[in-house]
Amino acid sequence: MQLINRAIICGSLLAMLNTLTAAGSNAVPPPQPFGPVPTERQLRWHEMEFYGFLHFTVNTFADKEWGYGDESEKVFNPTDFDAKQIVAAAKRAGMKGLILTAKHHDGFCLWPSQYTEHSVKNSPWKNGQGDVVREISSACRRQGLKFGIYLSPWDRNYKDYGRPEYVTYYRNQLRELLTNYGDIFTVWFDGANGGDGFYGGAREKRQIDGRTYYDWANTWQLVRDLMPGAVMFGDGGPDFRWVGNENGIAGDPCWATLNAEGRHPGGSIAYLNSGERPGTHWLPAECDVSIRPGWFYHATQDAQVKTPRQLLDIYYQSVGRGAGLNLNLPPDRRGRIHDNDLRSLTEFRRILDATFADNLAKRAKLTASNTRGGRKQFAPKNVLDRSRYTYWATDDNVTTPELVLTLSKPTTFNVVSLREYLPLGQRVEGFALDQFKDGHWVEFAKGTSIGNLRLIRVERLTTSKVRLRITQSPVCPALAEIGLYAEPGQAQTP
Ligand code: FUL
Repeated sequence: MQLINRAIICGSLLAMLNTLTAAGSNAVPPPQPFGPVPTERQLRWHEMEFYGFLHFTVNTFADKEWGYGDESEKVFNPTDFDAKQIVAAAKRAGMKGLILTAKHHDGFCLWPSQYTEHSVKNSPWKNGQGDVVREISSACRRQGLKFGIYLSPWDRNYKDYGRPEYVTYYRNQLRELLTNYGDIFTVWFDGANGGDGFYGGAREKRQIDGRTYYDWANTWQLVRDLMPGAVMFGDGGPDFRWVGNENGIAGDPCWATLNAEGRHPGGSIAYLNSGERPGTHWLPAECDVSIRPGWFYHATQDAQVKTPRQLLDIYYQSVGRGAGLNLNLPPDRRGRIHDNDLRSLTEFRRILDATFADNLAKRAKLTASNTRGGRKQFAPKNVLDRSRYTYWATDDNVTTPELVLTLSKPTTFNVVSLREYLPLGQRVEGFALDQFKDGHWVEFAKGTSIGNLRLIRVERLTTSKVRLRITQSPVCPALAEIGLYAEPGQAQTP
């Protein structure tokens, strides 16, 4: 009897021990996601951060921004088209991809579409044998950039625009582009819609209902079927949203989430700049802006190329607020990127590289007020390993923790970078940064949204200790990166 009892007791002790050990190894699950979270394809897009537009068509030769649709195919005749030069310019600027206006509002197609005569096949360029989409997409692939397309829904050339037949035409063209040119990382659906145009000679005004006319749900499905990895741009999604202006400036805050119900390309711009919290969908913002005043090349704007400093300000207010930056480079009448644009891009890149080459905090000692379950997997050192997919997290009930970075020597910097671990959603709603000065902590910056990236640019300061305080968060934070940087000309040690 005793033996049996002992066996039973031993057995249950063992079971208890087993449960404890099992609980031990699994005791600390990762935090639960908060709110909407990004899809895989959105995560790939977030990783890009900076890419470009190429606006190029008959407008380049007719000196227009919006062609009416009656421009002769004969005007499209670049004298020295060089896809390699164009893509190399983007690559040197640090862009990860290029989006080409395969068709702008004027309806002229940069590829020999079988559904229209209004294309490169009737232009003198390469005796009608040319294909700009082919050349740019191949050059992108060769130089390691992703390739995307802009196919304007509004078409001022096509006779049936405004009728159901046009939607079939539009989808046929989309199908051509998505099946003949290799991998496409994005399809960019702009919101300009309806109005007057050539329309096959009718020369009239045609109004459409932007909500219903294009039957967006089925057009988006076509893209999903043919190119499942592609992200789609539209004013309100479906994968990333317009930031609500064409100056390249995201809001502060700029949440990656939005209430997406009832939105469509060309619809309301309410909250596109700031996003909505917590929002029904993960719909991060893209800042689109041209390096020149116009989207297309005009010789009269050669002296109005944005300066490296202007481009940097845009970068900090777009990428640095968690958005994507889509910077337009308009090829000129030769079919190349103009020297003035190249010069500005080169200097812009030089400054960015010099700034971000070295994380001055990389050898800092990190002390967190809390680490989730005391586990290595969630340890503060994850914020310095240069991976956006490892993170520091706290216990569920610790939503306003602190992290102190003790530097090995007094360090001078003027930029702080923060990044959240996006697969768990956008969590932090408020943070503050302190420097250790004259024996106590002094706040030098504070903010709200972090998301994919937050670059805080301040007056340069020198300190040997920095403290990050999460001041507001509905759940425990999950922070993937922190960095301290000095823009060139700013010494790293006093
Ligand atoms: C807008 C267009 O009307 C402009 O011409 C330009 O293409 C811009 C990027 O999108 O909707």
